[in-house]
Amino acid sequence: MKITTLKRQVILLSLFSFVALVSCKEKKTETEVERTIAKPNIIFLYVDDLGYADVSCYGAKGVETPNIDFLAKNGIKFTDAHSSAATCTPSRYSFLTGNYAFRNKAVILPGDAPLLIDTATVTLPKMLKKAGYTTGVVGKWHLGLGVGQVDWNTKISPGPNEIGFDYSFLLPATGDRVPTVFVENGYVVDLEPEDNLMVSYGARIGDRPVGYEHPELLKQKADRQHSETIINGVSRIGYMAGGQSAEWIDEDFPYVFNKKATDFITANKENPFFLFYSFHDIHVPRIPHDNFKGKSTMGPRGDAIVQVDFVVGEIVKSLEENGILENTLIIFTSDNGPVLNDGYEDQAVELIGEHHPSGPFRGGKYSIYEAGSRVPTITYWPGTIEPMESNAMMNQLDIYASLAGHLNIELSDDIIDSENHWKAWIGKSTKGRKAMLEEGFTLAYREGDWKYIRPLPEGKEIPTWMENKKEIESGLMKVPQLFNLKDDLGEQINLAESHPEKIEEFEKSLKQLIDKK
Ligand code: NG6
Ligand code: CA
Repeated sequence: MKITTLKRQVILLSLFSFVALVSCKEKKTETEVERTIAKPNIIFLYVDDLGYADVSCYGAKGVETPNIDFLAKNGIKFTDAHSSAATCTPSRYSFLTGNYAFRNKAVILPGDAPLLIDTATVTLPKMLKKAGYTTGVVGKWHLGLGVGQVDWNTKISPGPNEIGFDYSFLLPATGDRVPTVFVENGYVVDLEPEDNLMVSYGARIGDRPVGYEHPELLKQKADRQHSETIINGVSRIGYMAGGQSAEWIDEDFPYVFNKKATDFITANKENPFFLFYSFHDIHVPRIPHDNFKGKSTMGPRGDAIVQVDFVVGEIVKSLEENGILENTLIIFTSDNGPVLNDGYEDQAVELIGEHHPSGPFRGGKYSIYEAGSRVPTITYWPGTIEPMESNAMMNQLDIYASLAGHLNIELSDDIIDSENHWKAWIGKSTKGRKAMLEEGFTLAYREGDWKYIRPLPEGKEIPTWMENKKEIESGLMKVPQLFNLKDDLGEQINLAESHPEKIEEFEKSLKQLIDKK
């Protein structure tokens, strides 16, 4: 059929407008692109030492966690999500830098360690700032402060504010380490000018009593390691002199941190913000506030879980009151697996009853077995995330690249390990990682259901304090271990001898991963 001139004109015209439309689409300015990306507030609720099954929605007994269960019921409950390591400092390092901790030899730090993350490093909060976020951290830090031999009486720098946080209110290391003071934006809170604060992880300093001489002064008895300077009736690791004016009260942690966190939320409700809420609970010493004492059947450890649940409820309430709940992505998880006796006599072992903190998994904190790093993990974003359970293999290390991907921020070449799994985090995909590394005192390699554990490296010994604690299953052995989690979630049957080819294959893959640049 002959095409009439008119028809031809119409065709040409529509072709032209189609091309114009496409090129106009291509020419969308950056701000227009930005406007189309949802920029939820992000709250990372990071509990300390909370085991896979330490909350009701993951099977806890002897304690109830309605506020955490609410997030799980209305969000995504992950069943194979991991911290990058089985201890605190390494996991936090990975979360903030997007790289495995072994790359920086990150280990549990003493309370006077220098800042572990170089100020030139690209970090998660720096990346989020590029995307227009205001960033804050409240709670346990444990990534070091200053450059060595910190003077606690003047501005302490560098710290979180020098690696991307606009605001910081910290418990500098752990509750069981000195100094027992809060640090806000680089300054010890409430420290009076004449009250010189000093810290020592070597020789004894100060005139406060110590636990190994005065156990009668203690709220909870402790092992020798945790029996140095007594503050607030609790003996700690390390010695502290002066600083009375600034001492914290352990019982008040949830209220102090909640006030700082909710103030931060309220002050930033008009703009996108990232809040890293880092719990002291349920790390030792477990000294819950009176309001939570006896609220579980498991003594202080269980009561500390109830306290965590209270905090979660308060944060959600604050978001609701500020009218921003719908526009906030909450990620709830833990920095490593569970431990019962970690140095203080708080009856965690005696009162455990029917409760299994690790759920079906083997090991716990410090362990290379699954429970070392497989932790309860929930994402909640009402209106965007549909409730579901996901068995995707996830790692906290990937939060960095996932958020960067979503926010359209280019990933620096320095990020070696973090992968973009945004779709899985928000439930638009059920696929997570294909493979990953797990870090304990040795390394393990996961690929699908297979798990290979490297033997303890030549010349490396199990730390004696760990070896003395028989209940800690470090998983460290002189021979390789191989498990298939599909039929053996509890890592009981070592298949290494019957599958030498798998050992060879996985050792090679692990090495490749380590050598990645
Ligand atoms: C260990 C402590 C332990 C705990 C841990 C850090 C001893 C014997 N044990 O060295 O009590 O503080 O460090 O835990 O000192 S973490 O969750 O911050 O990694
Ligand atoms: Ca921890």
